[in-house]
Amino acid sequence: MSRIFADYVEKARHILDENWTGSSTKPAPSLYPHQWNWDSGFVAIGRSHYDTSHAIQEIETLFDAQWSNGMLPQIVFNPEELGHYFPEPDFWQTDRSPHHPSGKLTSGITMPPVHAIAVEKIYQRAPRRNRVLSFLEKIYPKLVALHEYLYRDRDPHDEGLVYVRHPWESGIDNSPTWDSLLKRIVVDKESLPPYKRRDLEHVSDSSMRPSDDDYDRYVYLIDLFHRCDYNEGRIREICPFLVQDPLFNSILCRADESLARIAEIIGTSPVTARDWAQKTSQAIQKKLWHEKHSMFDAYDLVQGALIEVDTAAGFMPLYAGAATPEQAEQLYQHLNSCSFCSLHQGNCFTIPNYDTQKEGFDRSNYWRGPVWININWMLAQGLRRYGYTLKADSLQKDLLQLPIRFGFHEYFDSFEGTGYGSDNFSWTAALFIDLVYEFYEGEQEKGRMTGYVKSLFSEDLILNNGNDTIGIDPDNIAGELMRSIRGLRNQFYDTERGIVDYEHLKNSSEFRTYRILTNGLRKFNPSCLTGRKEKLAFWINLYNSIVVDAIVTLGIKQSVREIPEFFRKVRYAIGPYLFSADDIEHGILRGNLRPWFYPFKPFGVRDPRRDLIITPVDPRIHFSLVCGSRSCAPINYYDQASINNQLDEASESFINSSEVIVLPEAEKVLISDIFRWYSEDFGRRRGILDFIFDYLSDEKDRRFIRTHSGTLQIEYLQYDWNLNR
Ligand code: 2M8
Repeated sequence: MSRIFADYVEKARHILDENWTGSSTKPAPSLYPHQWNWDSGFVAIGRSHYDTSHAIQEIETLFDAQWSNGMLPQIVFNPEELGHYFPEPDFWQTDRSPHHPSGKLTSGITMPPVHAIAVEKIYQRAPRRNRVLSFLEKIYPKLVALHEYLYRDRDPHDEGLVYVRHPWESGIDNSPTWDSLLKRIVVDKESLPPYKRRDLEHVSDSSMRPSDDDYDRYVYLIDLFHRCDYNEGRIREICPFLVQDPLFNSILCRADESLARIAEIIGTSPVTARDWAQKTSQAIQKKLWHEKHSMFDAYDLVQGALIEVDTAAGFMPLYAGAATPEQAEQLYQHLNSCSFCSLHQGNCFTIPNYDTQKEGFDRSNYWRGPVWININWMLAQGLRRYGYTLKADSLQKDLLQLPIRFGFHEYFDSFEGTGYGSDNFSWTAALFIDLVYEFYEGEQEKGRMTGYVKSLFSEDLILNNGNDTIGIDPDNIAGELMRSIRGLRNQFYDTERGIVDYEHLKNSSEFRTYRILTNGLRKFNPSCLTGRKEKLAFWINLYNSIVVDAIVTLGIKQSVREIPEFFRKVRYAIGPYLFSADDIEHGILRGNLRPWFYPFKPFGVRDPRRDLIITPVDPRIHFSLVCGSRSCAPINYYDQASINNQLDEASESFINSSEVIVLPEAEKVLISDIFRWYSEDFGRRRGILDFIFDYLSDEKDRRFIRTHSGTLQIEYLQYDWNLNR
């Protein structure tokens, strides 16, 4: 793990420890002094990586305050901390409900149900899973009761969509989505119960919090719940705020999936949870999709209409897998528009909570524009789920950068990154930990190989030794092969997302043709390639396709690391010689330079393949060679006529992805291991920094590199060998 990440994980853990009350974690040291519902879920996810027992206790403490009807309260009050927050138990008067838990002080509303997701993660990451089984068995019925409550009490028309009845239930309190609904509520100040806001005592700037008008309406709704004695049927009849929100329902749907898997682990039936997930997913897809906006919107049950306000909540169906591929593509386009920061838009840190082009957008006001870590954390997973790997990567890069550069704040300025709200905010710390651990632990896991695969690969594997050469024109093998590779690219490579559809490629006629053509390589004389551009294009394309060919032929599931010495052992016979992927890369394309992991040059002094090497080395090749992994460049087909521009594009895309993180405050740049391995090709430190400077699009970052090139520290990011599937 890079030192800087290790240091910040340490800081994040310290924040969680400081916010620990003895039985749970408060969201922030003073602004939120009690236990919050979804905050605890996120905290447990962070802790699950290194402290199973506290993660379990976090969830258990919360569920100890579950209502008898299954509702999990938004706040569980700490009796020792009363007097610093509004509204507290005296204001909620939850004892009016027969369902309130005796001996516990809680609010009378709920929040997005992330808990089954957290519980599943606790189990998955526990060092001794069997020890966590009894927790799973104990918590499972409580999770079921929560989901049952939501589907029973909050989904009156049995649609698969549940409603929230207070902006605080959504978690995105003063989101612009609620404006029109709250405006409908005419507040008579005289009849409103008197109250005093406490939140403003803890923040430096009240314009970064909800307005007083908002608070009047929050209080109006609580008063309405009192009048109904928290009876859901009665509330539903008169409540002016009943909304089916895409964020809440997507989290529920994603949590249903976890619940089903937990059921399987403890040996009970997953069917109900699966049915819930399917029903909610379908309902989100159909009812909450706004065709004209190409976005998911909340549905106002009182007016019977979609609320035409696009916020980050509208992307959350990606997290639940509830969007169709077509909807996902439209969401992706929307994410990459200036409304929500285009892919490499300078100075924009991940997704702001509201469309930056809309009048009410406010970069520093709470849920009206700033960047929130939890929302982006879910979004990154959603994007990955649909294969938008590059976008997910760049989002995660920003998520890692924000706390390192600006502190573990509650929310962040969408353009400058400045931290706002409370510092030492628990879910920012917890989800930062999750991001770092997910990446590095996943890495270790994938590095392990099974004995079966090891034995499979004790010998070299020549991929093109088939007999079928029917229809091959021996004089034009290179041309035909390149055409075939271009066909594979058009059909199965997603150059935008940087992924390969291995499943469909495998059984396609195009791939069969490609493999037959590779048999023809045995009769091909590579010395007949003329000109640097033709050679570069041929060998880059061949390298990329031998890797794809090997992944498919060997049935690699997770990572090329399943096969020891993959790049040295997979080979094509070309003319009288054998070429491994390494021979092509280090021998030919790098001008016979020693690979970083090996003591010798690929071609010895008398090796005739030396005649084929291409010099001088163009370092841009490193962003065109696809090694079948997530950290390498997105796959493409290289055309000799435009190879120069293509190599520039590949370099630009890589330099502006999550593989290069500039941290001016820490006087550091974190860069891909590729630069360490091939430092020589770039011209060592000076050359690397010049190269990055040339392709970086963020002006501030460029300026920093220019002015600090002599002093800044370079750290290397560990390579992600997960398959670019
Ligand atoms: C914020 O909400 C509370 C009310 O629940 C508040 O403003 O007092 C929101 O950001 C919410 O999502 C979060 O759970 C809570 C505690 O962090 O603070």
